[in-house]
Formats: sequence, C-alpha cells, structure tokens
Amino acid sequence: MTGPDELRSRFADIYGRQAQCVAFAPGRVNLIGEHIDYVLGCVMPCATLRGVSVAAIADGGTFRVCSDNFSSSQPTAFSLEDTGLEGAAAFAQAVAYELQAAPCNLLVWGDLPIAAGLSSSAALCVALAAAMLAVTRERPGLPAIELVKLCQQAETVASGTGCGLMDQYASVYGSAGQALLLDIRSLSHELLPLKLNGCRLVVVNSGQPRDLGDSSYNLRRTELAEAFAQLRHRLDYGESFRDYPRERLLDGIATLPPLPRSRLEHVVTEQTRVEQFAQALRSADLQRMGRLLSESHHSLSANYKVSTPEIDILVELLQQEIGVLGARIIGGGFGGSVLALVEEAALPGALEAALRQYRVQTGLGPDWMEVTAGGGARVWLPDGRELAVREWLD
Ligand code: GAF
Repeated sequence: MTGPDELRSRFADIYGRQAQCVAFAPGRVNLIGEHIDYVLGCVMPCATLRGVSVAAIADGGTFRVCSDNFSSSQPTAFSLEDTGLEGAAAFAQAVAYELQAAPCNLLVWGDLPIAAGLSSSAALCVALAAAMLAVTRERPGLPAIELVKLCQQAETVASGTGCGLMDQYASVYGSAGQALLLDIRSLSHELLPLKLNGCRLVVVNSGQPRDLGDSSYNLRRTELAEAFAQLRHRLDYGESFRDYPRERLLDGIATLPPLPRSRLEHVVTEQTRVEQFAQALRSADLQRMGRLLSESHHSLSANYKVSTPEIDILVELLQQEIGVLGARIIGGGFGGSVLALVEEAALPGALEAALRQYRVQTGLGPDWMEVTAGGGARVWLPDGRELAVREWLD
C-alpha cells in the first residue's frame, strides 16, 4: 500500500466510513551538518521519497488511531488526558494536544524504515498534524513554520528525545531534486540542486536500530550546553558562537577540559564542513564532498561519540572501496544508517563487497537504497484539492 487511494480503501475497511483527507510527509536524509541544529547551526537535509501517510475523518466524540504497519491494526481510542500511550497513539495524542485538535479517526501507514536515522518520527508528526488540521479546521490559520515547531514539540513529548528542528523542517519544506541549505537560526533555507555528475548518494541501513530512547541524544545536548557555557565564560561572545571568529573559537576551545573540548570541536568544525560542502556541491566537486562526509564521520565518532563500533566498521569498509568517495553516519546516531557518495560505475559492486564483509564481521543484516530527493509534505483536502502543505498553510 503506497498511494492515497489504497490508504482510503484500507481506512474504509477499518472504520466503515470514507476518509475525508489524506496527508503525506517524507522522511529526510541529512547530507551534512549533524548534531548542530539544536545549537542553531546550518544543516543540509533533503526530503526522501519514502514517508508516512495518514488518512483521517472528523469524529464528534473520540480520537482513534490505527497504525497498519507501525504497531496494531486495531484502532486505539485515546483522549488528550490519557497517560502511558505507546507507538502511533502516543504521537497522535502529542500532536493533537499541541494543535488542540478536535477528535478524529486516523489511519497511519509508512514505508520508511523505523529507527534507521531517516526521521520516521518527524514524518509521522507532520503527516498527523496536516491530516488533523485538514479535517478539524476549515481554515488552518497556522503558518507552515509554526507547524514545524509544533511537530518538534510533539515529537519531543512523544519520544522523550529533545530533538532539534531539522527533521520536521525538511519534511515540510523538502523540494524534489534539491537539498536544503537550512539555517536554523534564521529559519530560512536555500535550495541547492543535487547535481552529482556520475555519482549517487546511497543510504545503507546498518541493521543496528538507532536507540535514542536510552537518552544518549539528550545527554549530548546537555553536555554541549554545558560546554558552551564554559566557552562563553572564557570568550564572552554575544548571542551565538556563529558570530565569533572560528580561529578564536578554536583557540578558546583548546583551553577547555577534554570532554567539552571534543564536543565543541565537533560543532565548530561541522559548521565549517556544511559551508564547504555547499560550495563543493555548487561547483560539482564530488571528490571534496566525499572527503567532507568522511571527515564529518570522524568527528561524529571521535569527538561527538554518537557512532557505534558496528557503524564505524561499516563506514570504514565503505571508505576502503574504490569508487566510494566518502561515507558517514547520519541522523541522531547510536545505530541507524550511513550515507555514502558512490561513483555510478562502482554500483552495486563496491557497495555489495563492503556489505558482505560487514555481515561477516558484525552478524548484522544491512540493506541499502539510493537517495532521491523528494518534495515536502502534501495534503489531499476534503474539497478534493491536492496541495503542498507549505502552500496550503502560507
Ligand atoms: C535527530 C534529531 F531529531 C535532529 O533534530 C538532529 O539533531 C539529528 O538527530 C542530528 O543531527 O534526527
């Protein structure tokens, strides 16, 4: 089941009524700029073709959600006051609460691998929010950027992970064939065509599920906030580290104890890598893009410590293959997926060779797919119109 028609038909089977609307929200692949969205850095995601769809109908009395391929195929009823909800129901309740939505019945279906670092949770929140708005409000009265923020808050509540804004933003503002050079401080983006002359971007799912629930992600955020407090104390810079000269930042960082030093080194160097990657993409310098991916991985693994031994093995095996220009872990980390830039001529041979070795060394079952940048979230409204969510809301 992939399209709105199949979802509507499944909805009618489950709820015995026709859905009023369908919403679709994509996941994202972050090309570069990892773990710097929550310190108002610049990042470079693109939306995926895969995502989460939600069909919905207003219901005078009760919220119900059914998630055909997430948890259960039986609708779960919930209220905004319930506690202890799990899976899609927890997300639906968090989104409904943030929107103060009227009751509705929902069917969720997605084709993004879960816990693979492709932001299935953000896609779920955005699709739920768009569907709830479409069936419960005649005029949404909510700018798209507010929807992004509201979905970030809902995801934080439902998952317990204090995520940044990148994933929800990419899901709403994604654009086919283009990456978003996204400045989280100004909440604005530039679209960069993904011209990869003779190369492909590939996502390898490591087969090791990302587990942010263990609060490692939250711990990194806390460590970083403390590190920035120490740095600011020494350098007395203004509102953001981004206003301060990089060399002086690095000099200041070098005087800190090892843990804050390494966390900040990642952030400051990753911010620079995003700028360099954007330049390299504009000038189609694929070799440089590949090197920057690998440097990013090194920093995420050695300084920011969000990789795992298995992911390090996978990245190293990929980097050793001829035709693989660079590779790095993507998303929140602690498992999940790896992004690689690969020459077309080396596909699928180089990739399959690396994955064979990886299976032998780790016993895990990886798989891979090519990255095609897709458009942002869409909605099929009760009046029959199909619109991009950002056009509908803004
Ligand atoms: C997760 C978070 F949700 C994002 O906000 C971002 O911090 C990312 O990890 C790391 O770059 O996907």
